Amino acid sequence: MRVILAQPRGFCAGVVRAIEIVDRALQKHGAPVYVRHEIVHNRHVVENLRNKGARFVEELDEVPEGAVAIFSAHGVARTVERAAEERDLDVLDATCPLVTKVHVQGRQYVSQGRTLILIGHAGHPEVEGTIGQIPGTVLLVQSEADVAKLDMPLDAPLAYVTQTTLSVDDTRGIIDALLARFTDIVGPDTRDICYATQNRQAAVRELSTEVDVLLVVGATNSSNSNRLREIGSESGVPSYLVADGSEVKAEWFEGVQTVGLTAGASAPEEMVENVIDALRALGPVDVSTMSGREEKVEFKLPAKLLQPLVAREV
Ligand code: 0CJ
Ligand code: F3S
Repeated sequence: MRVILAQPRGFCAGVVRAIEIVDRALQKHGAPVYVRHEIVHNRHVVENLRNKGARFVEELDEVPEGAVAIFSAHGVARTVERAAEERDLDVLDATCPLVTKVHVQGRQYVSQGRTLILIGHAGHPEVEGTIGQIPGTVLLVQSEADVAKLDMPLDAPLAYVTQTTLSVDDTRGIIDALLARFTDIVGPDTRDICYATQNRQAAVRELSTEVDVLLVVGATNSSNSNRLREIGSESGVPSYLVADGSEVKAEWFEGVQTVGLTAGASAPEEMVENVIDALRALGPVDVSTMSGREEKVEFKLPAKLLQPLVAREV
């Protein structure tokens, strides 16, 4: 079988930064440090950090007063920030700067007197965080059908922002429906969908034209990874989301000559290697990488973690 690796794939700058924040916090403060929610949606990443002394919790009331607490890459609501202050926690915020940018933008629209619409998936932690960062009511829209159901005057001053990991194509449809229905609405078009999501989706769309099967390495709760699998399916290619090689099934490859392989923004490259090993167990494979966009984005760490460790001894 030929295996073609998508380019780009895997870790984005926000994920690299979030993992580095946990690593550096462990070096600086020693174990345990507490992380609210999975730092990124990947069990292998979480296990690795847990083995180094990170403790993962869903809510801050599970964190002892005064302890080090890290917010996940997906961001948190203001109520969570306030709860951290009340418990006197030493907070390190691993929210992706591109999620924070959406929070800031949403607040700006509201301060201009507009009612904010958030395009995103109900229950996702980024959506809960963004809704909770905006004062007042935020209307959640998940589909074009939801646009028709919005109970607002057609000339009401409105604005929209989006979750960062959505399908570019689906989001375009929802934005077009909003623009068609409401007369005074502003927003960033699809630019809130982050560079990493856009680039991985474009690569998969291209790869899907040349492969018989698509494998996406990622977790079932990872929004951006699910969107990659959907793009493969929508292109007519049988597409599977796998956490690692153990989930690869021989029956997917009967009569298959070319396999496309990509990874969500939270999936480690070791798991891509692990999937290739699982394919090798089925027969000889020839691995190549598609030519694709190079990414050079890097995000700064929080200032607190850039101070040299020796400073405490001076
Ligand atoms: O929401 C984000 C800032 C993306 C974080 C990296 O990906 P992942 O899989 O943890 O999160 P999504 O479920 O949002 O894709
Ligand atoms: Fe940030 Fe996008 Fe990654 S929002 S964490 S760069 S998937």
